[in-house]
Amino acid sequence: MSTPSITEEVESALAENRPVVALESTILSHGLPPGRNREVADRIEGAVRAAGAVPATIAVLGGVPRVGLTAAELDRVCDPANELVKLSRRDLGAAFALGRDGATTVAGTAALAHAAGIGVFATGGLGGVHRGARETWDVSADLDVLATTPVLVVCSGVKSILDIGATLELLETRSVPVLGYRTDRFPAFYRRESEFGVPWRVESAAEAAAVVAAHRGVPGEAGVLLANPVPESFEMPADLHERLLADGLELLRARGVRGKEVTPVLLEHFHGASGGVSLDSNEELVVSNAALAAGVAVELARLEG
Ligand code: PSU
Ligand code: MN
Repeated sequence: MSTPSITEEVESALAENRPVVALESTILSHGLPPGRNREVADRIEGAVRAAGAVPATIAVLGGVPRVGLTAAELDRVCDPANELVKLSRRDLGAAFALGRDGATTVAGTAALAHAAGIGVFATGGLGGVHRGARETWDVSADLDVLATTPVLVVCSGVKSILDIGATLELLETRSVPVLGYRTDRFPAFYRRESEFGVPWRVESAAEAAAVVAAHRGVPGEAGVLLANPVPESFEMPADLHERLLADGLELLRARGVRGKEVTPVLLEHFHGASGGVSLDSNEELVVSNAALAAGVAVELARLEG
């Protein structure tokens, strides 16, 4: 693989075993509207720094995998005029060879983070098994990559637009440990709880770090999922959530949306149809996940140091 180009700040933090948190770029380019995405990018990085770690936002620019972005590079990722391609792990080789600009999904980011030696990664929602997957076979590569890449992914669960039960079953099959952060329920992104439980609960960043460290000693290549519910005051009201969900599913069916377009189309629909409520939830949960990921990275560096 092309060797990732790592910023000096991230490189020296890694060399000195200081905490680093990888951040994905698809939520910026494909998950949030222009303008707002750039503000959120700064807030996420700020949350990582405030908790004592170095942020490393990951993208592919001019065909080069980049780990850690400058302000100007974040501008480039967030500007829709640049039409960044959504890059899952399978797309990386093509983007490198063809010299493209692209934003990495959870799958793409986890692969590049691991290649760069970063073990902790924060995002908003994980991709998963879509409803109707029995017919469409639409299962996010995020699950496969998490099953084969030893990184910790901190997220707020998966959207209830997905088949949450099937997603959890697949994570179990692929031996990915799922930890609830101060919760017994797997979170559903905009909502703090789904109807599904988590196999393990942790009460602190230190406990999560201890699990990650111990998991590294277990045979296999699987990562770890730490599920952190959206902050209480930014949880979407249940009735609005029900309505968005039903309309979103109908919209996909009516337009015949498929493949990598499904998630971005849904997100755009939610943001438009909720009058901004979904945006606020989305922003706050990502910031909260970034802070928690940094907390775990700090504890891991202590354990390993
Ligand atoms: N879920 C969200 N917000 C997002 C995504 C997922 O709530 O922005 C993005 C992430 O980048 C994730 C990707 O990795 O969508 C999954 O896309 P797909 O379902 O096409 O694999
Ligand atoms: Mn898909």
